[in-house]
Amino acid sequence: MTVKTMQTAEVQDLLEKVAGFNKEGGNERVKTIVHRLMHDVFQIIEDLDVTPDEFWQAVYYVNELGQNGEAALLAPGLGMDKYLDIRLDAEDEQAGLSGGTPRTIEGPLYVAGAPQSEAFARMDDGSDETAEIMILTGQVTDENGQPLANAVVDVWHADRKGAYSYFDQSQSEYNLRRRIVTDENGRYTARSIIPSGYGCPPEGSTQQLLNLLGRHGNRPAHIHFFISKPGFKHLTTQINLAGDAYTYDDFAFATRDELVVDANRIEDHAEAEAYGLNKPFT
Ligand code: MBD
Ligand code: FE
Repeated sequence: MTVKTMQTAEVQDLLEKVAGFNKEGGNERVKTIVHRLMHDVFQIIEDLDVTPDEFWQAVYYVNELGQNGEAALLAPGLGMDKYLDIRLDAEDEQAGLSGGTPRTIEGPLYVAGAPQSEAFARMDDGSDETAEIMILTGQVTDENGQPLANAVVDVWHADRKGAYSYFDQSQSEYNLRRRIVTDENGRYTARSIIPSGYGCPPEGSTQQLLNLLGRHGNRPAHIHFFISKPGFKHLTTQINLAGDAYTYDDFAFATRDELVVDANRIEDHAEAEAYGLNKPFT
């Protein structure tokens, strides 16, 4: 039995008062958004016959989500981050700014202020002695393929357990987080360790909702990048290591074909040395 109340004067009047339309002051943008938001919430309750019990369950869920610090983890799980990227891609296309390495989502695990060095960085603290060594190297160019010197490549990734320093207090400060300034040829190299994919905390609020959706909370092994240089568009992206079971089944919907890369095993020690295998910590 559906009761229709949305179009009544009483509900419309309530919405206007909720959003402060009858009051001076406040912020017009916030008023507009809150009015629309509560309109749509009321409409969902009406259309789907949401019961008071269901409604209060949702309220307590949001409370716990915040207590666990997982609001910014649920957002990508619900496709919000990807959706915002789709909009940015469309904006770029309209402005004629498409091309180059595609963007993908930042995720909730960036930490600003990582150690910065020129051309090369060792990213791992050496504590995981049996991890597989990863040499990560690339070149930053402009849209015409011209190398960009002095661009900042801000890189961060998980450890072999899929955990990120800072959020995982057992890791050293800024472990697996570095800023590398490109050399005169736009190149940068890092020595690090091969990361594992991330999984949402199994007992957390995000996974709890994903379970109700019949979904997992896993991401494939990936490496995050911010690329920046004054006068150029900031790039937020990631690469995915090919061959991961979740490469095309990412709970955060961030995989893009152009960003899936093969890791090549370097058997020749001299070649590894040339990439800085035995350079000191920076
Ligand atoms: C991550 O490591 C991540 O990159 C995203 C987008 C969401 C959760 C964890
Ligand atoms: Fe990540």
